[in-house]
Amino acid sequence: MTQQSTQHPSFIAVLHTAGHKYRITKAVNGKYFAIPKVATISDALELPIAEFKSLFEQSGSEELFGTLAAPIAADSEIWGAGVTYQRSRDARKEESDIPDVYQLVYEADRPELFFKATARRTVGTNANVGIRADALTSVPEPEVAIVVNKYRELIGLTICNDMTSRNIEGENPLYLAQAKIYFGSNAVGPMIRPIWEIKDHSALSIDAKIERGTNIVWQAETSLAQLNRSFTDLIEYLFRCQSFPVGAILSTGTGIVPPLDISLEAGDVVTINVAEVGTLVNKVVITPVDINEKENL
Ligand code: DO4
Ligand code: MG
Repeated sequence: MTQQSTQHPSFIAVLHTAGHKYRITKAVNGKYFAIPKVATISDALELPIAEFKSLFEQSGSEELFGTLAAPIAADSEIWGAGVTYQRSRDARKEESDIPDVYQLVYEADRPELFFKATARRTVGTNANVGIRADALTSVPEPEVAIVVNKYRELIGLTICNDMTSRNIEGENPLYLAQAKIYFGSNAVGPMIRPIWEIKDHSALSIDAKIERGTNIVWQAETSLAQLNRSFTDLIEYLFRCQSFPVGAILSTGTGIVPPLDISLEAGDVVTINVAEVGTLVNKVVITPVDINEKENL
């Protein structure tokens, strides 16, 4: 029997194990433990938070082994929120031929929400993200993502890299889905920090960098204090007129955007760090126009 230590932070993690592709675990100090009665993130998000927390806290006797994967289940949905920071509003206005829509949505009650990805379209940390071969400029979007159960309760925080084909969205905001959803466009992870372990999430620092070989070609930082919407407000709008029987992950938007002369290139490494939540690292590869030409990004 393996015992966990109580002084280390704990995380909700997903492992690819021999028997299960999306096995939820409790991660403590580099070890992974089964959570009683809960096999996947979707099982967890079907429970009220108090029930899940109690099972999570009972975990620690059965150690599991496998490869760390994105903290999602086969049937998870990942959504995005946009223009939720002033920096994002300003960057869109700068890059867009139609800037007014960004100003309007920044000021409106209703946030911009968009469908981003399924499990098949999501990678975890240390996996490759893609830039569209038909895009002229591409950027990472370093974002805090909230994990919400079917009862609209906030379970935890993770990190999302909402990869974006900048010039495609810039040409026409109606191209948003093509700029945001393509093979390799979404990374989430490395794990989920349970919300009950974070004393105050309102001002967590977020920093990111792009490394090209031995050079850092871009780095910036912000804080959740700059987020222009509350998590409660974003969740309330996300759940309007629709249900999420296995919960959802909602990426809350980017507060740091590279200047116009920076675009991702193949081989770049994107690192996003959120205090108390973790570090998401992804290498950039080209997503070919005919994806069948290349099986594994
Ligand atoms: O308006 C386009 C998307 C914006 C976005 O993804 C963000 O602000 O993070
Ligand atoms: Mg974004």
